[in-house]
Amino acid sequence: YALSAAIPAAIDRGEFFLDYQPLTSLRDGTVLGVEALVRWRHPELGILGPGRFISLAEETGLIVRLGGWVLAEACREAESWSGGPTPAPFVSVNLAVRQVHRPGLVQEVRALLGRTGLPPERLQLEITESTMMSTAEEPVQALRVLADLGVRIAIDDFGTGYSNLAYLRDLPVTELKVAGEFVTGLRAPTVDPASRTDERILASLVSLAHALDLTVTAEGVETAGQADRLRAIGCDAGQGWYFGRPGPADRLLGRAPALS
Ligand code: G
Ligand code: G
Ligand code: MN
Ligand code: NA
Repeated sequence: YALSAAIPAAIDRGEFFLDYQPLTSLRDGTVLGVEALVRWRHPELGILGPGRFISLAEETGLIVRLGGWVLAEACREAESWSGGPTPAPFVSVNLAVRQVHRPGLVQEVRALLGRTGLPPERLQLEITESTMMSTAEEPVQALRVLADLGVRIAIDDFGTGYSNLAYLRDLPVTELKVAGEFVTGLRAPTVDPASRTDERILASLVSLAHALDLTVTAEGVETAGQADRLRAIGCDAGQGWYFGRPGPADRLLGRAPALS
């Protein structure tokens, strides 16, 4: 909790930063989007990953403040990626349950898009299945308004959480991000039966997604073999160490850091 209580001052001191990990097309290898992953450059503890502070921030409610900073920083950085030879990737931002349930999300996002000039189509919001567990109408309404603006909505860690699929009917979802645990075991299908089951689950999720006009990104792709199997299944995009580790946007987009 001490760590959590230090978050607001750390935001003010500029100790947080974002790394980005590519979401790569399995068809042609282009970087379709990048996921923003928050890190804390802590003066005493060194660089802390989200595993060290996100759940604490969720418990204490400070995630609303931190998540607001992440959204603003992601929009600000992503706006600067346009103007290159290829279409600029969208930026995909994780939203905690509380961020989606709190009134004011729509206004916050609208204001950010206005202020930064980032086109709404270049922002993707990643929500988890647990965000949709409550029967509250407000989050659904907020996400509908955002989707109407053109913002992309992705379901993160799909297939590992709440399995009531009714929200897929009620929500304007753009993309399913399939949890890496189904990808980890993917091997040549003859090698082991568990791998065959993972592959069948993945294939079913891909056909569900495509039947609903959603795209599918598989997470946790670590090998060329896994990428090949996913392509064969019809998965649209992959994310994972095989395509690129999280890192600074400049490195990821193959650009020299801007002079400033
Ligand atoms: O970077 P790393 O692989 O350690 O990320 C671990 C998890 O932390 C990710 O799966 C993601 O869901 C979560 N995470 C990363 N950045 C953010 C963020 O800005 N907000 C929220 N709510 N979760 C994040
Ligand atoms: O939002 P989400 O929790 O899915 O964020 C992705 C998390 O998974 C990050 O913590 C990231 O560091 C981690 N990760 C990204 N690529 C890989 C990968 O290829 N393999 C494994 N094991 N973890 C990964
Ligand atoms: Mn995510
Ligand atoms: Na995920």
